Amino acid sequence: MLREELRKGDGDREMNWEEMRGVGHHTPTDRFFVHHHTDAPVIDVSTWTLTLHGDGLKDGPVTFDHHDLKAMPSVTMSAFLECAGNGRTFYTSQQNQRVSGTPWGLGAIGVAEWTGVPLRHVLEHAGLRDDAVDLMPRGLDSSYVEDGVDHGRFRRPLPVTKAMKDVLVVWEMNGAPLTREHGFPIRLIVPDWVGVASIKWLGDIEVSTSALHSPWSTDFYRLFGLGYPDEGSAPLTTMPVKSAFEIAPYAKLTRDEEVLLTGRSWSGNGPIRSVEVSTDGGRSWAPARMVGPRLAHTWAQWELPWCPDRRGPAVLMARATDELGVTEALGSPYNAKGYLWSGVVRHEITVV
Ligand SMILES: Nc1nc2c(c(=O)[nH]1)N[C@H]1C(S)=C(S)[C@@H](COP(=O)(O)O)O[C@H]1N2
Ligand SMILES: [Mo]
Repeated sequence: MLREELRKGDGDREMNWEEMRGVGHHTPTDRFFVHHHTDAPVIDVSTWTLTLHGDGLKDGPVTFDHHDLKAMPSVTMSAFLECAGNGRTFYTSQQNQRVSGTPWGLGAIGVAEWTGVPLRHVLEHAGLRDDAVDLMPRGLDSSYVEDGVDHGRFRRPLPVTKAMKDVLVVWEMNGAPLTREHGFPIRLIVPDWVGVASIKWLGDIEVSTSALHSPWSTDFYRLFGLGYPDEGSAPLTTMPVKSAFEIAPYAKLTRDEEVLLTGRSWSGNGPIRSVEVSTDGGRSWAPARMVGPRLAHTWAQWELPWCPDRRGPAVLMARATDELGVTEALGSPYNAKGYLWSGVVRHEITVV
């Protein structure tokens, strides 16, 4: 995969993996990937409000301003945010399959320290009914128009069960107010789930006692293609296990000189249990040394010293196993929109 081949939307930006080497646990905000379907809106926080409405509330609509939210008990958590299409280009480069969507390498992910109030508190303040099942958080960005079809403002149903578990209503990223491109003044962070669930520029949330739908849960962010029903799979939720090296593709390494291979692995299923690395294109595997803690919702860092002993092209591979015992497979099952890449990536380098 060559960076020049990527053709992304104007606002789209990938995290550069080789720049993460030695950087610490979190992705600096100015290197975090950026993705949205519209233009990032400019929002005046002094007039901004969040309104909860719908038949899932006991006493009608409730509106919060920025001060109301910040007065609630806040928490800070490290969590990865990853686009459902992260790794999409490998369907083509490794499996020779045609898929549609933003051509991401492995950089449509980042880990930040997020500060905000649990959505659970906001829902309880607003008077959540016991029989509420779905929420529809909606962004304040303008309507998404694709091929002449107006899909309305960005919104995606979120089950109340997930909302009550670990979703945050966030105003700070890495200790500073959210930047405009990451959702200022307020966004959701939905840990472990496809990035599309983490609505930026949050403006309102419908709370409903019946199931809700939007194009982002019916037309997009499902698995389509051979083996799936016409309407697609169920709406996507948890991100699968993945690994990445902190080294440039086609990097040049020197024969008989030891290098420390470093990388990170993560999974929406829970903490990473172990990581194995191959330096010979998958013929043999060695356990990587885990560096630092292995926690849920965030990536685990690892390293392995390697002394290349032969000149020429070589293929590095890393495969992680998560808490559920799921290990990255050699390939990823095809789906037409190229979501949820879950295969081991062949990372080509050259020994000189
Ligand atoms: N309002 C709004 N929220 C949005 C989007 C959007 O287009 N509009 N894009 C989603 C998608 S597809 C992703 S992957 C993440 C990206 O978040 P980031 O740009 O902060 O990395 O935001 C999500 N939230
Ligand atoms: Mo995304």
